[in-house]
Amino acid sequence: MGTNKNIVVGSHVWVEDPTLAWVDGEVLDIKGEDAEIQTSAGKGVVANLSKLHAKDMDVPEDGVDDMTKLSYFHEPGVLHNLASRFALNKVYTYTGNILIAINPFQSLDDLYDAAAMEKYKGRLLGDMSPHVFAIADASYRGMIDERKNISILVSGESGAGKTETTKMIMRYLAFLGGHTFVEGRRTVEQQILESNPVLEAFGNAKTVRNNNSSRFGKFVEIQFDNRGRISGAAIRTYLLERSRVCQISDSERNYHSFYHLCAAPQEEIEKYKLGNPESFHYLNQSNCYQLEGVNDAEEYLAIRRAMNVVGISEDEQNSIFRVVAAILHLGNINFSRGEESDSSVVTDENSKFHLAMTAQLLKCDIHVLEDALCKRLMVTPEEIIQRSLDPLGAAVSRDSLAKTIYSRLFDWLVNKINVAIGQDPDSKYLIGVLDIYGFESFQSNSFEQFCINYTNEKLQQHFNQHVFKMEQDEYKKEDIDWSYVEFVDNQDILDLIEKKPGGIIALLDEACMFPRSTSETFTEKLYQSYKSHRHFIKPKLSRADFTVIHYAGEVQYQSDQFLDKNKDYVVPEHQDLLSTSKCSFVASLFPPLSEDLAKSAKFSSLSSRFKLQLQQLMDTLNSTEPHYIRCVKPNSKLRPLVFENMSVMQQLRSGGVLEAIRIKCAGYPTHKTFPEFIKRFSILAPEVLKQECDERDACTMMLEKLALRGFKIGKTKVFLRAGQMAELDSLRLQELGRYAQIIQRQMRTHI
Ligand code: AOV
Ligand code: MG
Repeated sequence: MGTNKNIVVGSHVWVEDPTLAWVDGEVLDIKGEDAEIQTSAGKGVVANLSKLHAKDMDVPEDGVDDMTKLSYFHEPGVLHNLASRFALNKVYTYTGNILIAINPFQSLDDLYDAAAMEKYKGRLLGDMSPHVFAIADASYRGMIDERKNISILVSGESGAGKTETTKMIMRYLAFLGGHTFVEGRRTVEQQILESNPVLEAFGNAKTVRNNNSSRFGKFVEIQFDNRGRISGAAIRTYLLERSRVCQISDSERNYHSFYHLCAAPQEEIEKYKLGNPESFHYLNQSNCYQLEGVNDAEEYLAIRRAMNVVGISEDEQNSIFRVVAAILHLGNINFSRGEESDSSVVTDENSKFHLAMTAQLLKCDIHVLEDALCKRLMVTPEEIIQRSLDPLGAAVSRDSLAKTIYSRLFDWLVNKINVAIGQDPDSKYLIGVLDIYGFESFQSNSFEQFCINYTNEKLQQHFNQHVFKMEQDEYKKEDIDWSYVEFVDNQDILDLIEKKPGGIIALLDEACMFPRSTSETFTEKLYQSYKSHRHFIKPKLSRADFTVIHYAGEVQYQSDQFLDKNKDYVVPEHQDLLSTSKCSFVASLFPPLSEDLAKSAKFSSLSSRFKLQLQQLMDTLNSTEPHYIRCVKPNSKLRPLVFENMSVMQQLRSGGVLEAIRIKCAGYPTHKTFPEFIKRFSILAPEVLKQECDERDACTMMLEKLALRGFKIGKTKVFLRAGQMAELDSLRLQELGRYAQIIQRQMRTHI
């Protein structure tokens, strides 16, 4: 963005700061390459000229509602604009047609009520203050007027407000495309809206980052009929976090559904022999049981009501909660060492009780259940041998059974909701809303983070291409040449991950098929294959880690569970146990495998399936016109009105907002309409104003006089290269300084 040569004594600048990211100040002196700056907080700082950015002094106190209105399109300018707006509870800001939404962490009066929806209805995008309703409205109008499919992509880190934003979009679309309410009949849009609490109960949990964190990705396709009424929907979900069912860390919770059920009416508690959540191993690994502001007993009833609306029958609901209860009992079965070496048995009374309860709730034979947990059949060419698992192996077997049942239950719910809402075969248009996990980089990163970050690379590529195209469209509209504007995208990283053969996923699948592979042999293979790859690093001190340099930053992955987690494999003993359950609901979760399938199902790769799902999602997105919403989490304390610069900066980076800026900067980042340009810079060429010419010619003459190069004059706007705006401003500043001196001198002579 090269603004260095435009900085002079007296310039207002942004200078980097280790805690606040950027602080503003004024240049007092320049010595060689160094500038001496007095910050607005009164501190003296010396910084290299190349590290400074010019500060636009024309930005109003409360910021601008669209970043493209900023004269300087750089990091500190963008950050400062967001911070000033946030301080005034203006949580929405556009960057062109990308909406940046900062989580207010408080309910803002009137922002989302019926009157607000009414206000945004049918208005043009820039007419009203930025809002998620404006994006939803523009999407709906775009669909109706231009007969196009639309997608709205909501992204951001955990707790940034994606799910809330998605629900607001769905509510607004239901408002625009809803039906007249008829007593006693549920409408499609009600079913769509009520699917949210149901999926959240089973797929959301408290994490350290968000009390209601979605542990799955979701794409909701809302279908419309010819008259613009909602006529159907399809919900697709991605990668539910399975490990949470049996393993939680302190201060987090398991899925909400477990706690809701433990707070169910007494009758049900007795029927399922439940008790305090503290008494269940799957819940008591953490000390957190209750959520502030959430009453699990009320939630339980609310979820059942929502299930009614969605179309899940009373019987089905009972079966669902019976299975949830069974998982809790299953988790309380402990194993002791049996008489034979390395075998295990259920001996203590407590475990026996829970074993009996599990069998009773799943309606399966208690002995078959015990065997399925403690033993494995080994098939050799000669014979079938029964092998015992040691207590540790049996506990692993128990947990894997719990995870399998819960994830099948979740898939069943999604499927049921889809069937109940129904798809409209005649629908011509749709609006898809994507609520998907943002980029993750933790202390320890495993297979889940790998898949999540892979998703984000995919979406980032889509985003870059879109931003680039939007820029080009603007240039085309203004009839200017853009042929030499290029940008580098992240195809390299995507190849590293998904290329076939040779990508990380392909190598992982290969490793999973080799019985003797370990995480070390897998990573060794990675090291060999990507020795000189630009986006791959072998960490110095580890033999089982690998680092990928993602577009949003480096992430070091611990590979130790990659092989296990990639195998989507149901133990045949578990499969047999449940597919023969006397409960038709449970049996339906485990349809019998055909002979062929049973053989080939030995190994099914989760990452490859995910890759395919992702490709299908991208195909859908590519056939739609995208609208982007970038959610930002202002602070990690989840508190209102606190704005942490560093973390916001990092999110703008990983959310691609800065990337969009980079793409813009590769072309002509500054677009000024002719009148705007003349108003600001006529001081540099006052003689031009005296001539009889149109605004376009006036701008051309001014720019030529100032000897700028590479700029373009469009039909209504001046397009400047990066840095040129700052160059002009510094000339303007000098000119204003000269004027001030002249005036001072004149005043002195008058006195
Ligand atoms: P997420 O979907 O982005 O995280 P949520 O949408 O669940 O984040 O938002 C987290 C919390 O922030 C919500 O439970 C609300 O308390 C609050 N919040 C979000 N948006 C708003 C808003 N517009 N107004 C008021 N409060 C809001 V995750 O699912 O964890 O990635 O996996
Ligand atoms: Mg969410």
